[in-house]
Amino acid sequence: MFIDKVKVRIKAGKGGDGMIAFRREKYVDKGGPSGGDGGRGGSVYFTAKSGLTTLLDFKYKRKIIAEDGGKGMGKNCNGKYANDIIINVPIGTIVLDDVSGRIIADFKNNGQTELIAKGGRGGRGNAKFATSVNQVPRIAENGEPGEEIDVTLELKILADAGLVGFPSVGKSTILASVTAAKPEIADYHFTTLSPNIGVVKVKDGRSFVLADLPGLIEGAHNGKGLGLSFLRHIERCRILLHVLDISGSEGRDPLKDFEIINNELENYKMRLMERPMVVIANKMDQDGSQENLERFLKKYKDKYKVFPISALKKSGFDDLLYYIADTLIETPEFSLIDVKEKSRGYIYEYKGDTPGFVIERTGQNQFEIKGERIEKLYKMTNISDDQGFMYLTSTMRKMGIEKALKDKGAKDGDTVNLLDFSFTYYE
Ligand SMILES: Nc1nc2c(ncn2[C@@H]2O[C@H](COP(=O)(O)OP(=O)(O)OP(=O)(O)O)[C@@H](O)[C@H]2O)c(=O)[nH]1
Ligand SMILES: [Mg+2]
Repeated sequence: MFIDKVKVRIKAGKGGDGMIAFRREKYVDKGGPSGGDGGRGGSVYFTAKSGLTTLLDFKYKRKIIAEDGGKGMGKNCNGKYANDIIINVPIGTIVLDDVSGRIIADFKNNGQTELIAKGGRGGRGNAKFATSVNQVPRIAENGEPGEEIDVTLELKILADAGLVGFPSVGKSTILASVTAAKPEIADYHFTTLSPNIGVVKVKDGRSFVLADLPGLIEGAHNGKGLGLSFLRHIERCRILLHVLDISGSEGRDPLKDFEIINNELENYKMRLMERPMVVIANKMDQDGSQENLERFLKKYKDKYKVFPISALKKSGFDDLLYYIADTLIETPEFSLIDVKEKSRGYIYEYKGDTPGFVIERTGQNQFEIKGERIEKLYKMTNISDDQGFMYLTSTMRKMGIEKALKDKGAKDGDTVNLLDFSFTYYE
């Protein structure tokens, strides 16, 4: 089975909580704070591996969860660092963030490794909170939550040149004629249901990767026929080889076929028509092909390079293959990621832009504090302890939350909510 699109939930491990402990030693009358830090939570990485060709493994692995870090311990012992998880993906996999729809990683090279969800930092133990003023700190941080993200993985075939065109025009026959691949060939439509790949060895020693793609029909960009899933694969081809049944053996006019397919490619969002296109006029051995070829050349010869061939008779290939190899030298790879949007670290950059907190009035005497930074601070603070509570409130003051509440019109006695925590506002 060829799986080329899956949704996966990824959860990095939470950092371990810091520990509150004090040294008790026989000859030391006042033991100092000795609570260790929590260990870091496990992160989730993906790494591209050659030899893998489908995302089938993910069909049964819809959730990837890394371990939490160990809790800090007494005697200044830090909690255990959790192991990271490294998942292998095929080259050509892209990872999209389901919320924003953006590409967060694009695996092009063997061994390329990207961080997908970062494990939480361990909370600091009370030993870290000792100051000259407070030598018996009764506060420790909870571990930072691990990142959680829903992603879609898509596998795109990476090929130098891709054969596109209506069903049954001879795309698979071409692949079988010039490479060692053995795709299924038949005279019914949609014989090819998933891409086939082969390596073409040109007579002068050069080589390139050729992809035989499933047939397209009118309306493909709206999902008709095998539709979008296959237009997606075309994105990764540097050169498009537009195959026509120039004999019109199925009763269609090849000139019309050409327009319909170009229109589909044009309407698909990935600017497919911007890459070089070579026209292959196939089935030249059939009656009527010469007249059609002449009509086609009359209309298009200034715009497109056209190669008449017969895939069945294996004739006409040499010039075509040299031409493709030459064109590939001049054609850059099309990147799927906008230059402005770097793949690595993108998620974190994005989070950095969010404000530390926002305050909303939720009722006449009620306010709510929201925001990633303040929520994280709250989750990391052990407020059941007096000193922890003080730490939270003093940090909130430092962040400007008290002032912001006042500016929003908070009065003494109003209720303020922060996640599941509520407190009464006093100026
Ligand atoms: N006469 C003739 N028939 C050909 C030629 N090339 C392919 N065919 C025939 O056309 C039919 C379709 O060929 P395929 O290679 O399966 O076509 P395809 O474009 O891969 O079709 P789909 O996979 O359905 O999109 C088969 O019966 C082939 O034998 C050719 O040059 N001349
Ligand atoms: Mg085919």
